[in-house]
Amino acid sequence: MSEHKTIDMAAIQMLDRAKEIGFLTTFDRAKAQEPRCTFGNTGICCRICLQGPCRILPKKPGGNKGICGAADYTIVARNTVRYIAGGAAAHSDHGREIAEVLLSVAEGRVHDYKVTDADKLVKVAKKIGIETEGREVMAICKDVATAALAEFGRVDETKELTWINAYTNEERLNIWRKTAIMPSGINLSLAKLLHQTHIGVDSDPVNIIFGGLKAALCDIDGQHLATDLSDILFGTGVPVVTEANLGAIKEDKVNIALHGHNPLLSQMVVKAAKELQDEAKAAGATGINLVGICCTGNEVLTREGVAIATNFATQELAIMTGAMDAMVVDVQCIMPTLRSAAECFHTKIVTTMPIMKIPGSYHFAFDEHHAVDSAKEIIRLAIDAYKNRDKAKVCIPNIRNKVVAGFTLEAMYNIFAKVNPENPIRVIVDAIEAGEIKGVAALIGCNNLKGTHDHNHTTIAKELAKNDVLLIATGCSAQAHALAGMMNGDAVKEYAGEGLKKFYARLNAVAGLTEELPLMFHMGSCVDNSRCQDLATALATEMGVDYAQVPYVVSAPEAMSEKAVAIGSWNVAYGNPTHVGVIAPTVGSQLVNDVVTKIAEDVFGGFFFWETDPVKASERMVEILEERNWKNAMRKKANDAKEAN
Ligand code: NFS
Ligand code: SF4
Repeated sequence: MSEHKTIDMAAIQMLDRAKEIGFLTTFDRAKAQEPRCTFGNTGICCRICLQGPCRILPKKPGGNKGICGAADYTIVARNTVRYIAGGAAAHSDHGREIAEVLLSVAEGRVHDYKVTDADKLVKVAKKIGIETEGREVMAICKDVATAALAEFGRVDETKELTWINAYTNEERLNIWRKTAIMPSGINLSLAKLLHQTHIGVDSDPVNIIFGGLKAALCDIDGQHLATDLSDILFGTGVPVVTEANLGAIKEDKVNIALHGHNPLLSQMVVKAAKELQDEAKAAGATGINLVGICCTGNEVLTREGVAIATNFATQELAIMTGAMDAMVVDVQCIMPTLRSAAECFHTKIVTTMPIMKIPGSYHFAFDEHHAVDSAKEIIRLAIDAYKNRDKAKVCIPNIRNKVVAGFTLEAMYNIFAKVNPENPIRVIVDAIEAGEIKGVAALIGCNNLKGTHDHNHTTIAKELAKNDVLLIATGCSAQAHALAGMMNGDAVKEYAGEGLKKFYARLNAVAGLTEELPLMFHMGSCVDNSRCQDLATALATEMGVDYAQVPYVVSAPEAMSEKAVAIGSWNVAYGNPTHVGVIAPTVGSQLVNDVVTKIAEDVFGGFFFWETDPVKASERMVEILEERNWKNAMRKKANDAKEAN
């Protein structure tokens, strides 16, 4: 066992390298934070006003409340929902930026972007109730973009968010209406939540949590429209074959990493890279090589087949190879230390969004009118940097694994349609009803160095696959599996149980792909968790059951970001059992912890559970799936008996 807290062999090599050159990585910084403060760790530290920080000190007279009188449950609930607000703001703002560009396209104000997938445009338009018959593409496009932008500023509380209203089954919407968590406008709900959690406003933990769930529904709304509009602009992904891990960085090429979340500029870099290959050659390289990190990586992987370099926790290590010429970052999950890592080498760090700068790096502010020009400038900067690359410092781990990815829901349906052309989703339902697979698990979320990098992700995937659970994945979790060589057909042979193998064999026989299907369907970035939920919705509809009865579970084995908290929360509101592989900072209040892990199930059918041991977590998920299947079978029996009478 290595001294380093990662299971990734390439990362281990690069951590040794970092040590040699004296660069302290996030792994060192995580160690430096130990031991953690128990107050913060359990959520009972409040810093909401300037009298704080207040900590809950139950044994001290007067210490069992904050100075203002806030009890542990109020403090824990407020802290939790403020995470959700941060996450929902990030996801929805990402969606809003895409919507702004789509509107510019519709109005003919930009030339670098266009409608790439007109079928998806029409599909989305129909779904959200926009007239499409006999209309020009650009007229439909304008209405869709306008509808998306209207999600943000709506203040009429008698109206509902368009996207979740359109993509969610009616009974579920009714549960949300009854519990008063159905949002009208994204900005309104997020502002309201910050208001609600200001000092001296809401002290009722349940009311605070419901406010949080409303914000979480804004998160899925923003994600869904981000996914839809990105597909319209850049195309809906189809299966691609590529590779993952640091070995995807090429010694003889100009290497550029695309890192962050928003595909607006990175898509243009992909486009410009194709045009500037000759300039790279003139500089002595054999061409330009793009690699992805985090969700921007997932976006360009899904649509363009760009290789994955690494995921969140190991982003600094891509620079340690000494062969990274530029790293282009947009927003979210970008470590500020990338700049100091780059200083050890010739690497240029390029920031691209007005709200995300790193002192000392290059800034090319994204501008939809000159996106391709900026992308070209960035690539030229990388080519220049390449000329200064110190060959003696290059050390690329020789590790790269085959990846089969690009499974948008549309791509999955195309494959299922080869088995059942009339009703593709039936393919999964039949396999569940036949007992061939136990259900579906969505493996999602980040890395969290409270544990060992990628250990929980990969262990849970193996355990669930062994138990015949069909896997879908997004975000850094999907990347963990790809880095570990589990996102290909060989992994099915190695890890899948007999039932899952049979299911795959049937699909492989007809799929008509050049490669066998992988152990998990990579559905995209974290905003593409909307695709996962669409799959769950389709399953509920096809099985004729409520969401809370579908054999579907969600796991964020190494959750870290505020966005992950928001995603987990809307999953619970949808009725999905949601595993989190770190202990959540709700445990400081028994009451709040019980609400999110137990009472939530009574109200929504979904609930959270915390389990840091990946084997135990998997066992629990399998049990949940089996229980849901058993109940469905019993219900069916009872119904059949009733009909026979
Ligand atoms: Ni999701 Fe994707 Fe990764 Fe976590 Fe960050 S990149 S948006 S937040 S760390 S999975
Ligand atoms: Fe302390 Fe109350 Fe201020 Fe929080 S809001 S820091 S509990 S006084």
